[in-house]
Amino acid sequence: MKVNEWTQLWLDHHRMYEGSGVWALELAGFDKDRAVIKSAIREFKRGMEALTGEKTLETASGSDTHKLIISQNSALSKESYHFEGSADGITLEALDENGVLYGVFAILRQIACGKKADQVSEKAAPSNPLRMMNHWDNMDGSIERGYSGESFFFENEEIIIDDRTRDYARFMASVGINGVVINNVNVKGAASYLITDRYFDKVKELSDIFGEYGIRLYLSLNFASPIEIGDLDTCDPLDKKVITWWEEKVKEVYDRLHSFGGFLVKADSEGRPGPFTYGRTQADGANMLGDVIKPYGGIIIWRCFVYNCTQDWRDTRTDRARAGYDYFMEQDGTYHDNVILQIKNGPMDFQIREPVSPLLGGLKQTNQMLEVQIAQEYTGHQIDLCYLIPMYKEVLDFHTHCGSEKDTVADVVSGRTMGNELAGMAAVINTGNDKNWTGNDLAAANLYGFGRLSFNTELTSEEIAREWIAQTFNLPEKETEILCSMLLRSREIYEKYTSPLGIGWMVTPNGHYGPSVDGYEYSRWGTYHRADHLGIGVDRTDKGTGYAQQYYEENARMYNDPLTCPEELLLFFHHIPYTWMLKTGKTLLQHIYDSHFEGEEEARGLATDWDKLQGVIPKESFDRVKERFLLQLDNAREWRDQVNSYFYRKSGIPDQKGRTIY
Ligand code: GCV
Repeated sequence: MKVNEWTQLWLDHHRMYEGSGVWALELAGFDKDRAVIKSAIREFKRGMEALTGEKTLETASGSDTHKLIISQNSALSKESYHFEGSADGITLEALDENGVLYGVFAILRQIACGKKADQVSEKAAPSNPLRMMNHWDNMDGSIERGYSGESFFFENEEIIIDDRTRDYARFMASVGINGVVINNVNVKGAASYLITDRYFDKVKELSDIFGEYGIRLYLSLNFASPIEIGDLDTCDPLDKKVITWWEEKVKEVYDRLHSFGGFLVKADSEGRPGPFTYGRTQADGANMLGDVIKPYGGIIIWRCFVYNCTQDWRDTRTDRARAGYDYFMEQDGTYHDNVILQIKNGPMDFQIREPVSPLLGGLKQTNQMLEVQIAQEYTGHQIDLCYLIPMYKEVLDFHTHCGSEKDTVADVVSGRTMGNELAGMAAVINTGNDKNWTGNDLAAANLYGFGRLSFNTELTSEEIAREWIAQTFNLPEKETEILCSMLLRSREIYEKYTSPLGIGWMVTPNGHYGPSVDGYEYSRWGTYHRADHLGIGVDRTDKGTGYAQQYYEENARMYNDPLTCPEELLLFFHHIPYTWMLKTGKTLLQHIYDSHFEGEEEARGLATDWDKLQGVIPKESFDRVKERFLLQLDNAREWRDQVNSYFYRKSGIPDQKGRTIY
């Protein structure tokens, strides 16, 4: 692909005003020849010129010269920055190079959002030490759960490096991302060889480009590497031969990749190998790798997505939701200090509504980070509009009641609760090689939003939406309001026309787009809704699977009782009769009917709102999104009618409003 065959997303840099001066740079405490500083200067020049028409010159001294003075301030914390604009220019202070880069991007952001250079000002420090993107890119170029084309990292088992690679790194750095895992957690075939000579040169090149933007490269690891790419017949983490094999391998990796971040590991999950095969614990596996990588300053990110995926649907005692906690809590306190557990936001799998995983904050002496999914696997495949930031905010704001004053998920994963430094947030990214990177142009709001939120968890969903709209489209006020409202409504709308009240699933198996109410009901995946002619929902109380008891007392009590359980999660925790009266005064069944009719209608409202933006959104973007809205309407209609018909046929209870149900 050639330059300019892809969009610049939120770094499009619209002309905001006509400046009349030039800029000169002054550096104190930072070396202008260092890669990250060079990137910062390059971005400043490029951004300022596009946004204001003002050039940055090597030497300038006339009366129209503004100065960008970048200086080191040892009183600031890691990766933080402080800048102030004035008639003379802008002063930018940071402790380290990443802080400078983030500061420059923040200056450009403020100008793109409407400030003049002399008005910019901000003091910011990242909420989370680790702010990571996880790619599920495969080396044949496909992307697991990718909805935006093919991988821009891999093709035909080779690594691609081109101008797009650099733009990707720029975008990530501009929202504060400092770690990227380039390959799928399901490590198979050629991907197992990423830690061998076959790929070192290219991985190094990629890592160097990332490094110029303050990003560390990480790799997903095949736990069975000693067998698959070595010549051992075991990968038992306590076996001496295995440990020696890893020691040599990791040395080789760091000999070639000096700034390598570490490994992300999916073990004992969905067919991936792991320590359980040898009767070992997850901690045995994670700690062995942690010890091996420690001398190099690397880390092991160990995923907690471990559950039985060959369950019998007849078995009502085994509960997939319990699995993460059951497997990982017992070893709390035994994970080594360079190991961090990566925990999905909910106990199941990225549904439109799930409770927060009880492992978050449940673990009291273990490094932990939050994993969310920007890729819309269960939330509309980047066809349906679903702005996910409100969901991430809910998760971050959740009080775990873990006993500390700092007890929200945001506190826990930032390291504030336990005072640990290895902490943060990761997201399964939604990018691909589509021209617009994210399939649906509006899905870029989720990509942007995750980065911004991981850097500053205090930002609101609306602030993030407005920033993204301003930088991407620079719309007039009325149109900004329309688009902002569309984004903010979209998650709830998607929820309304899909599965009700936290029950989840009901999607077409495997692909996960569109309805299939019983699609996962009689399968092996542990994903059941248990609907019969009287009611629906999974009893996860103390009388059921006991999942609710995995939370601290206050939350356990709340979830255990259907009267105090938040209604949006009612069916996740309880089996409820269709005639059950909700707080709205509607029966459960009437709520299902109403929300599905409303959801479909509101989806049409989104599409109508989009039409109002014709002429102000660039035509290519407008058409791409419009096309997707047409598909979303079909999808919403299908969900509405299949879900409503399903429950009408099961219960025999008609809609009180007499609408058509099939
Ligand atoms: C990468 C879900 C997805 C899988 C994914 C898995 C995971 O089950 O459907 O595609 O595999 O989560 O998070 O590991």
